[in-house]
Amino acid sequence: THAFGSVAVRVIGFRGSSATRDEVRRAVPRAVVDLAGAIPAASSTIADVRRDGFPAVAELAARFDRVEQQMLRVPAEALAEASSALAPELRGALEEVIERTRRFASSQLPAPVVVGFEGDAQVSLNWFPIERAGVYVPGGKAVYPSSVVMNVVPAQVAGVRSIALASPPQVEHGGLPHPTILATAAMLGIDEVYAIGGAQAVAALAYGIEDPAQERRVQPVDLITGPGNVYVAAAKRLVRDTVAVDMEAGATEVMILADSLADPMLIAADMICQAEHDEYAAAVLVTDSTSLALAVQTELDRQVAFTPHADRVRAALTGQQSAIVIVDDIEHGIEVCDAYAPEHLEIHCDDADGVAGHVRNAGAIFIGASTPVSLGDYCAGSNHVLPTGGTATFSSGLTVHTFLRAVQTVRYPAAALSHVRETVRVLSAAEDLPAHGAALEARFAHSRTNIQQG
Ligand code: HSO
Ligand code: ZN
Repeated sequence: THAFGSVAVRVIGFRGSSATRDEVRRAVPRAVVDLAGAIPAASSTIADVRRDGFPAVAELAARFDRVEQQMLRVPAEALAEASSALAPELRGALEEVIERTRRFASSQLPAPVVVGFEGDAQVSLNWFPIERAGVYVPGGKAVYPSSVVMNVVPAQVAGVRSIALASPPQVEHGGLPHPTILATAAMLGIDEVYAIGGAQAVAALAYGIEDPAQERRVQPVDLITGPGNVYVAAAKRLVRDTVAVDMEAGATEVMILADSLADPMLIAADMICQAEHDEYAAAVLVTDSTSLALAVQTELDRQVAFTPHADRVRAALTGQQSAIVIVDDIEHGIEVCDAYAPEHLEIHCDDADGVAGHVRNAGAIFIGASTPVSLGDYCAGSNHVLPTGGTATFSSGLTVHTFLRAVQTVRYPAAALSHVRETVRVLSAAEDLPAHGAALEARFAHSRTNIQQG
């Protein structure tokens, strides 16, 4: 491992061998988040909220957010006010984001499945939306209205009837969540918004809050989505006994697979774009060209000098989680990408479409130099909530499916039963569950069942 240039991105030679998942993930390790360390605090917060309800939430808001809370639910007037105060330019941009995200989401609704078996038996799969979803929106320095859209739109398209949003109360906004978040919620038709942050928000959404006052009450939800800090992530892990939660969002990542013809200026811009999120963000270039690697390094030095968030960009790019990986050829590079399983993969190769067709493990794939991740962050139509930390090998980004359940329905008329009578008998004997076999046999023995007519 060595580096060139002043923004010293690590350079790793990954030549000759085929890259196993373990080797790649050891060579380019993700930034470590101490989720386990946050479990005790999250756990006691959850216990407090479950035991005391509103007073526990208010106490935490006073301690962590310096807010004296009288209510949890954001009044309708505050939502309307935030909405009308939204800059027209931002409103227009958000409308575009909502429209494109909704259009792609609408195409994801799965069709029911019906399969027939002998004797007019029928087995089907029907999709139902979960009844109620809770979306967590972080407060803090980063205010991401785009993330409100990305979480809410697929839920709405899935047909979720009840959606609650929770976001931390902010002292500079009179104890309400950030006005841009409120305005975006209002644009999406969400009127149930709570000024609750952190692990206490997860607890409130998971278990509900009972209170004599309407505006201090929260009804429990069936699924919680949305990113958050380490306490939110820890809390989400702790409430899985009662609710479903979306993926655990780790630091954001981009991997860029590029050949010698790629444009170093664009690659550096996209690495900086990702690094802009925070100092734990990962930007990894995988290339078979040492001259491209050098040119990207030169571009990083040049561009980081005038990027507005240079401090955290530099920290992210020079952290152990970012690297330039030199491979033998693009095939070898595809292996490295699949092994790493990035949240975002950009392909800057001569035959970008062909190369993309061979990649399996990535949250989202961005094909060609004119398709940057920042497009996907905002308005490509795709969702920007994607699996991080290598979890793309077993999980997916947010889609309409996240908010659906599949219910299997089985109908075997009496005539269809005789086709499987023997199979059930054999299996129930083999598993020493004779009552299972007997239950089926009873259908043949009992005259009232009227086997003949079905
Ligand atoms: N790149 C982030 C999403 C985001 N970017 C929101 C800008 N705003 C994680 O995919
Ligand atoms: Zn981004």
